[in-house]
Amino acid sequence: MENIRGRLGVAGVVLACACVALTWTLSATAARSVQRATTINVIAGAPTEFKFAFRFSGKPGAVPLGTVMFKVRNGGKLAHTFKVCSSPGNVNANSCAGKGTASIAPGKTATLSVTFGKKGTYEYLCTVPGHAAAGMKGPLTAG
Ligand SMILES: [Cu+2]
Repeated sequence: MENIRGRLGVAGVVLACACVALTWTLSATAARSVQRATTINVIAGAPTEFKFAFRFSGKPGAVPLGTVMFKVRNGGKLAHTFKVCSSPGNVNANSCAGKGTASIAPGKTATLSVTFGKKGTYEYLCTVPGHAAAGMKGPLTAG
C-alpha cells in the first residue's frame, strides 16, 4: 500500500511538471505569433498636409497577407485619421467601409491593426471631410 501511494505521488509530480512545461510552450508560441505581425510606420500629413508617408520594409505599397499593425503618427498641422478599406478593388474612393483610427491630433500617434485576408489592392484614406478628396488616399497591395 505504501508503495502504491509513493508511486502515485511520483506520477502526480511528473504530471504537474508536464502541465507547467505545456503552459510555458503555449505562451511562448503565442508571444512569437504576436511578434510576427508586420508593423508599418505611417506619417499622416507628410510630405505635405494631405498625404501619407509610409516606411515599408519591402516593396513600396506592398503589405503581406495576414495582420499588419500600422503605427500612424500625425506629422501635420491638422487632425487626421488613417483608414484601410475592407474590400479590395476601388482604390480611388473618398470614403469606404473599413477599419480606421479615431482622430489623431498633430504630433500624436495611433495604431491600427488590419488583417488582409485575400490578395488584392486595398485603399487607405483619411476620413476627415475633404481630406481624401484633397489627396489623402492611395493603394496598398496585399499578397
Ligand atoms: Cu486628413
